[in-house]
Amino acid sequence: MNKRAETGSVVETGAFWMPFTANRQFKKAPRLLARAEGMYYWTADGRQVLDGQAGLWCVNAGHCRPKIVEAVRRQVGEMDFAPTFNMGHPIAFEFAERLAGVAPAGFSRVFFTNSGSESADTALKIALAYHRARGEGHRFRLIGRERGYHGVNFGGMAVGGIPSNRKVFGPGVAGVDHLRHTHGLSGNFFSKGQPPHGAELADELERLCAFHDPSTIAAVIVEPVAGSAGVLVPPRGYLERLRELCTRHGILLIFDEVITGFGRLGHPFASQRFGVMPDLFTVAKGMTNGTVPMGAVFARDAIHEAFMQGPDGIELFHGYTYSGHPLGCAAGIATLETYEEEGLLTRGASLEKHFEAGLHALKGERHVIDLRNVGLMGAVELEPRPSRPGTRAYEAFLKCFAAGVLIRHTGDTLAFSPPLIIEKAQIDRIFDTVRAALSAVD
Ligand code: PXG
Repeated sequence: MNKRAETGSVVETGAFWMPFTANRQFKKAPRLLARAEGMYYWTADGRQVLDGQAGLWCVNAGHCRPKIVEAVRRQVGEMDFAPTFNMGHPIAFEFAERLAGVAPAGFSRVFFTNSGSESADTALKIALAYHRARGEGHRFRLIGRERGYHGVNFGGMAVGGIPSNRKVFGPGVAGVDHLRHTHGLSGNFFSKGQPPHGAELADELERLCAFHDPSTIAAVIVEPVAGSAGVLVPPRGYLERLRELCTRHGILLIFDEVITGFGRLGHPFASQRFGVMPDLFTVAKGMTNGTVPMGAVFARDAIHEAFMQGPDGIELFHGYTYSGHPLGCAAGIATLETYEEEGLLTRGASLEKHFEAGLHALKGERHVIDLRNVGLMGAVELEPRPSRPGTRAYEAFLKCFAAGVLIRHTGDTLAFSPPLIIEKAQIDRIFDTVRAALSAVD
């Protein structure tokens, strides 16, 4: 690293317009990460920081894993880029095949993207085009959910339900509606795993069907567990009910597994954890262990088959320059091998009770109004300060970072999703650090 970067003086120029960041605030007191290995980051000034957030919900196997690093190194020297429009390269076919091998049965088709946002928009477009291919072009509506996050592109933003992510960006996509979110039912606070109340909130879909006419609805998209909005775990029976209603009305169910995919819930995918299968699902993040940006959409075989029925020619007019990028595929294959060799796609299950106990031991600490968890995802919701929402969680985040633990904060919720290689003592350290931070925040 060069000297300017090391000292942080490079930040002062401010040329980097940072995403989802209070730029002016950040640049006054930058937090710079310079190196990573396993469960840890090192800051530019050499401090070790335990990663309680898998980077940004993506580094599921831990940082700089040798097999993944080596695979990318090898690939970049062998073939840096190759097109996938009317051309191909074996590694993209191989990665798709391997992904299909870890997906639930019946999902043997994989469309490559470069991010979770692109995956969401791709899945929505596949849903619309699928109905049209079957002569049901009248199905154009897309249903999301309040507090949902499906990235920042226009489709994902439209079906997403976090008000601040939408409000300054105009009218967006036509024909979109939203289910109510499932958070905040009084009997659900401090639930361990799936909360008991709220399955009936899925009946909202029935209401929207009655209102819009179900034959106009193409797809419903939800995160099996909402991540960005603060780890909202689906009430028992909720996803089952949503599945039932979608099937009854011929609506495609899309699961956004960008966070929940690749072992986060102690199963390879959330659909397996909850025993509810979607028609399409999206992934990104853990797909390459965060090493190279990449995403994908998995489609049920019957959906793919519907596209393969028409006249010869391009079946889906969609794709990205970097769909199936060789570096992403190399990273992804090595990632899957690492997951497999170390049992990481199911390791979360063996740590879940320890993680849950550590999290719920924060009950009764200052400011804590809710605790939620499933798999290796957890959240501590804090009482907002009157008229200054978000500031309390932000300060707790800063205190944790100063104490050498990286966590996420969203609104007044602290979120945790450590790499799946985490050890029990490191789980304890995260929650002990949070406890100390909460006692130091007013
Ligand atoms: N869907 C879901 C469910 C996500 O969580 C995206 C789509 C978009 O992915 P890309 O790769 O386009 O960013 C995401 C991303 C947070 C946080 O702090 C969450 C995400 C990204 C950045 C921050 O909660 N999720």
